[in-house]
Amino acid sequence: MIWTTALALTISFVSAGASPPPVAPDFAWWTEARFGMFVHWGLYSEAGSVWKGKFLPGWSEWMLNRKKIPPDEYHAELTPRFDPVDFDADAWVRAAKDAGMKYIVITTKHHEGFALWPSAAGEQDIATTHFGKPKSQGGRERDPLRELADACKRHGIKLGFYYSLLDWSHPDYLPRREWDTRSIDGAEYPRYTTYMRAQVKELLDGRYGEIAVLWGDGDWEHGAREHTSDEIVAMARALQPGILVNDRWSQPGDYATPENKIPDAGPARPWETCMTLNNSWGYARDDHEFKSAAAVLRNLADIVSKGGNYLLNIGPDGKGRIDPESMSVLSSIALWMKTHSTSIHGNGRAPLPVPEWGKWTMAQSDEGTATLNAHLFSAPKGGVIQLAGVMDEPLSIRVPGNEFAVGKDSLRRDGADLLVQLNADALEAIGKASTVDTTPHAVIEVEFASMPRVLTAPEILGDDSIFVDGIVLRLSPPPAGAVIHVTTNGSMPTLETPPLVRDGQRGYSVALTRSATVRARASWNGQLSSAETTRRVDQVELLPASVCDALGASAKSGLIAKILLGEFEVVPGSKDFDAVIDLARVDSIRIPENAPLDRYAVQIRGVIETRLPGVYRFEISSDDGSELWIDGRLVIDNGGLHGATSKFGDIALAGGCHEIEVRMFESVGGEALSLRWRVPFESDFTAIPAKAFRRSLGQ
Ligand code: H79
Repeated sequence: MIWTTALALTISFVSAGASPPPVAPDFAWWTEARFGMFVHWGLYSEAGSVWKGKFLPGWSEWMLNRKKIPPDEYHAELTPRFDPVDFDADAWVRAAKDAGMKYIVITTKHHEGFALWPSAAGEQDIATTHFGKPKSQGGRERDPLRELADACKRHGIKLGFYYSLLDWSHPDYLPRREWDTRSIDGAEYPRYTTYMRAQVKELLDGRYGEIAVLWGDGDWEHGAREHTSDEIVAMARALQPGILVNDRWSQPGDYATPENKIPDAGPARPWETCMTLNNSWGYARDDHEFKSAAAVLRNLADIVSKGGNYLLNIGPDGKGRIDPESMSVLSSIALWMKTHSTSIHGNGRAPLPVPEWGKWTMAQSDEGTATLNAHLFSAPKGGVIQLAGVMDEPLSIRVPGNEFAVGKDSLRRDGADLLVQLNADALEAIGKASTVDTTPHAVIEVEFASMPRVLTAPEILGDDSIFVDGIVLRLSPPPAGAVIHVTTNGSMPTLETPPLVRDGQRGYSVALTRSATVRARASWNGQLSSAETTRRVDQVELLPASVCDALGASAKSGLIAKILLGEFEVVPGSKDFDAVIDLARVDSIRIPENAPLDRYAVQIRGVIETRLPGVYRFEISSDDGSELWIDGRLVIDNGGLHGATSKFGDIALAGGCHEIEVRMFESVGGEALSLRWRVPFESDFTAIPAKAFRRSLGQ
């Protein structure tokens, strides 16, 4: 058993080594862009959310599902009608470009299953419409993707392809909707994935030139294995070096894609919020609830201030036209962009606290100058904009669009903070913009000769929260000329707290041998930073270990897995598995081979061997919920119904053997389970070697 696995591993390494290593995802243009256009266009655009004469509010691209329309009937009705004679790729691309959007992502195939390009892989594509049919068959022989790709190239706009893994129409896609009348006999999901790979290959094989993004969607009905996600993503990277792959291919991908929401704080990894302009992605005839340009631009500033991208959607109609309401929003955005794009493109997080009046974005130029951009959604209290802890003097203050003037004489200092005082005219102009939604917000650009030194609270590095004998906490160094004040007894650091002395080897650090609450602030020129940092660290005892029997180890290697069938919404308890008599052996924490696709729970139990005493940090990833227990203690609670989610937990372990138990459950859709650890004195997480696991202690 062990040998077969080892052999299989060797073979896969060899074959993987044969192809050249993939080019790293190219984020440079994407980070600079910050703003893109999402286009939802398909058969649903022709329907416009109207079925049998009745308008259905909500997402038009979901009409087949929401109206429970049999796919054959849906296609029979809409395929003959789809003839977008007014489609003008140049007009779309110009509208995007003028609005400051640097890339376009278009739905090449949505859940309805209709391919927007002539696809040799299947039967439901543009070549079955009059618009796409070859001229020899009396059609117009037009390919929207080709026209769009050409227009994007002409205008210097990057192009990305959205592709739905979910497909309500393909005969091999499973599960079928319950109102689908076609026979299910002979339907095979693997054949659907072959179709999917063939289509993605057509999209990326170069016929449409450079494709910058592959935007998957609808991955939740199956997991990565079933979708052959690894194969698809590897193919995409091989065909389009540097392509960005989103996180909806049943795997984490290159960036996160929150939908219709802006995260409170941007995640650490690259991310992009996609959002509708009205209440539907696809064209919806009677939906006139459009966001104002001002609202869109506030969203954009918010997203950029958190280091993300904004993919704003439009839904052209069945004739290929962008409706006048969307066009008018795009033109207002374009007007604002003419004078304000410098506060968006190439911008990101600023090292300043979130202000009460709006958002800060920041950009650095190639020449090294840096600009802090105040996006003023409302008038600041007392007309004062605070640049907390900014130690350098700005070169200039500019108000693009000249809504009002702000001279250098409006600058003052308050301790470590730099203040800009706005006059009455300025406040009136800002106030007007914030109450009239038709007027986008004002921006004040504060430019510096180089990255300004900012006196923020010192950062306490690392993620330690427990230690055994002692611990050294390192702190980020203060800007040149500033000092750090640290207390370890929970009291607020002041100027009287002696400055922390830098150690040649350790840098700035505090050594602790007892539980402590560490608080840190910085000061400059006798002025304390307004912000502070706190970290609680607790001294704990090592959990004693049992002696592992080295001789008996190989005979007892592996862990014991039990599977419990049923519908779960929380992680079941240990006792729930007592009645299960079927045992499987696994050599790591993962879903056993004999698990069904959906609706089950797994328990994996055994012993884990630790070589060194000290604090172990574990990371469990699962879809859906899971728990990690060591020596009867809950180390990580990653419970609940969710997609693939990682959680961390710390525990201090003596060297030797400890009881380990992982329980997880899978409701429906994607499934995943893995466990990694970080051993004492190491800084990286690693896979737990198979030899660390035993079924039981070998006495
Ligand atoms: O293409 C857009 C959506 O159609 C697609 N992603 C974006 C970019 C998407 N499909 N599904 N979802 C997002 C999440 C599922 C939403 C649902 Fe519903 C809630 C499905 C059923 C309930 C919305 C409301 C659709 C039907 C009713």
